[in-house]
Amino acid sequence: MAGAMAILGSSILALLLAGYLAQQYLPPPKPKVIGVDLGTTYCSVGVFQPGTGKVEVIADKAGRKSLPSMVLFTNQEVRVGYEAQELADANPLNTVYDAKRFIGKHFTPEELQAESSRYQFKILYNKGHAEFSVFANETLSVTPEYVGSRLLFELKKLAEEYLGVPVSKAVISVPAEFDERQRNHTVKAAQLAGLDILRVINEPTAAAMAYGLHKVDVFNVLVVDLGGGTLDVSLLNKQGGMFLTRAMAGNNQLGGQDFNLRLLQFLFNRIHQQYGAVPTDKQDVHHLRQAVEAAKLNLTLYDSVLIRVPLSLPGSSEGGEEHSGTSSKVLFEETVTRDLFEALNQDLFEKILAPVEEVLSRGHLGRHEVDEIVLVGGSTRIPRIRQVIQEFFGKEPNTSVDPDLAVVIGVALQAGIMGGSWPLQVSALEIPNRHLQKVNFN
Ligand SMILES: *[C@@H]1O[C@H](CO)[C@@H](O)[C@H](O)[C@H]1NC(C)=O
Ligand SMILES: *[C@@H]1O[C@H](CO)[C@@H](O)[C@H](O)[C@H]1NC(C)=O
Ligand SMILES: *[C@@H]1O[C@H](CO)[C@@H](O)[C@H](O)[C@H]1NC(C)=O
Ligand SMILES: CC(=O)N[C@H]1CO[C@H](CO)[C@@H](O)[C@@H]1O
Repeated sequence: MAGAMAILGSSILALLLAGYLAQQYLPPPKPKVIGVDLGTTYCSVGVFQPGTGKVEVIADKAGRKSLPSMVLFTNQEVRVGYEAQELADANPLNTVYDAKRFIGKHFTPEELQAESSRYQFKILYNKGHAEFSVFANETLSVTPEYVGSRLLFELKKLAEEYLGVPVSKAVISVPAEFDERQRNHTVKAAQLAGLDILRVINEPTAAAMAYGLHKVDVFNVLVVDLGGGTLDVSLLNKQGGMFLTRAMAGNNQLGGQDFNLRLLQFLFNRIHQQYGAVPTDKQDVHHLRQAVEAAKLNLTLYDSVLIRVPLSLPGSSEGGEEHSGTSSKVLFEETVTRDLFEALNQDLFEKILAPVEEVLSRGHLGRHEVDEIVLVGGSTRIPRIRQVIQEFFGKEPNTSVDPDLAVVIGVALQAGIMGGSWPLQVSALEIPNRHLQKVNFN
């Protein structure tokens, strides 16, 4: 009897051992849930890799880890992302971008009219919501959630190609200020794309997670998100391992575009001083804008940059070699230093502090009581902006994660948790706060 037990015992042991070895040597399971960041200007998808415990932000064939949130509609086809961006100049009326600013949002006809003036595509009013009229046939239009669904479908395809399996579940991020309707419409966009949304998380929470702040001992986390056109500041509290958004403030009219505009105005003045005329040709202005964007990026790494743009200026002869009618061709060259770029924008950079002070005051918190500061959004790469924030808090902000990818990385971590491939026994990392209002400084 004892012998039989021993044999039974050892066979159970063998089974257990086999199971253990299989666990050790089988390839790790494929991620089941993807994390998507449907941003206003760019969107990305990531997966949590159970094997390495790291997030992979999925790149397209050209190695790009995000795609422009742009969709081009013609009567024959729909183009998404970079393909839409490339064709946008030729089809400005049929290329929709910024759809996230309209998704699930309630407008009065007057509010929508004011919004419309910022865009070349036509915006229609439909029972308090926006729709985009993108076809020659005026009776046909698309909703913001349909535009979102085309972007999400593209991200889903990207993930499926990378993983080699079909994907149907996702976690998605939204701005902390999104109300229930905006959240619902975002979920609907995902459903239209064939994605079942397991959880919606706030972008600042996702960014904090990208820095692993859900795993370390911190209480007050301040997230500054400065993108192309908007600033969002959120104060998070961590309670029992979960984040609660305590206060929000921002500026809907502050971002990279404004910094570019200051430099562009400076260049126009220089051109006028040198040649007595300013560029009027649309292509010239487009090239100057591109040069300004490139210079801004360059000045995050280098102390000075040479801007060089060929222009055809009306009516002038100075510096020109070739005359054709009333315009002359010149090669405009200007060296721009980082100091100059900062001086041109110093007042704008300091505007960042108004919403920061507001969330601290709403959270009844002194600036030295903030445990970690997280920077998100491409514009937080600007060294002077980091410095303004660092000087205010007397502490270095957290900047080691790519500010354009911090949100998608955090969402993918939450997706990993939802997919069960997480070592910790937790399912949620956020406590919803439904009664919070964002304060705007414009
Ligand atoms: C526009 O589309 C609607 C719905 O598909 C159709 O009934 C109508 O005939 C079209 N109008 C024109 C001018 O093509
Ligand atoms: C959002 O969706 C939930 C669940 O489907 C529903 O109960 C709720 O009424 C919706 N809210 C709004 C404002 O649409
Ligand atoms: C940016 O800087 C690098 C290094 O100095 C240089 O090679 C590149 O041409 C610069 N780009 C622009 C747009 O000036
Ligand atoms: C510079 C800085 O503040 N770094 C912090 C970023 O966040 C991690 C938590 O994951 C801290 O440990 C670092 O000190």
